[in-house]
Amino acid sequence: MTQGELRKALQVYFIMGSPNTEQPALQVLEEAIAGGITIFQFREKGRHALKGEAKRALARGLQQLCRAHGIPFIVNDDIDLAVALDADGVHIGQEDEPVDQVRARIGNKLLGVSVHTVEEAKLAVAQGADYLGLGPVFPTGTKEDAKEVQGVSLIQKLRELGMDIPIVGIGGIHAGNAGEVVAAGADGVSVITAISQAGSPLKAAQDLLEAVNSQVRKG
Ligand code: 3NM
Repeated sequence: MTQGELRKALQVYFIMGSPNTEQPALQVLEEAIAGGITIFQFREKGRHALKGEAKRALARGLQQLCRAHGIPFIVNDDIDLAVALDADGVHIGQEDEPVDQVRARIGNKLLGVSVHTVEEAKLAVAQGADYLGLGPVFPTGTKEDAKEVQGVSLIQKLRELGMDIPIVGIGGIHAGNAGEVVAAGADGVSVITAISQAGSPLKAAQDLLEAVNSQVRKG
């Protein structure tokens, strides 16, 4: 994937695991894909998260759906699972293995890294990240150990510093505030709740794509 293709793939980045929805996860993902999500991350975390074979089975089902629709399938944290499934990429945080070690394990799969400061961003880029996740942009109830809300300030700061790596904002983002995140310099938005808890995941994904695209055209 070229960097231009990656930027486009990051526009509406849907993240979900079974704890994030009361609906069957496969059904939610199918609707989200129909609505226009551009990339998907399997993030099986939190209370009641599946483990072992149940986790792997869900991952395989979600991956098949992504494959059938040409949507990149990314695995959060679990590098062994990503390698075993031959996922399209992995996403890691600051608590996980160092970026360069993960890069060595996954070869040329996509590698996303969550960062919260300029220093973390520079290190992640130097060690081989393909894109950065910056957050929480807005208050989120989804991640219990989320850092302080930082609005779009870090996104703007990295762009001011001339860093052109693909960036997605994360945390409390929905169609009503997604445009602001892209206007600040992000290539796209990552969301859990805005799609996984929506009455219509399809409509939620459509609205997010429209909000992101309207800013991309302006920019
Ligand atoms: N990472 P929602 S915030 C998974 O700040 C995650 O790095 C964050 O969920 C970070 O879209 C977050 O429901 C939760 O707010 C995003």
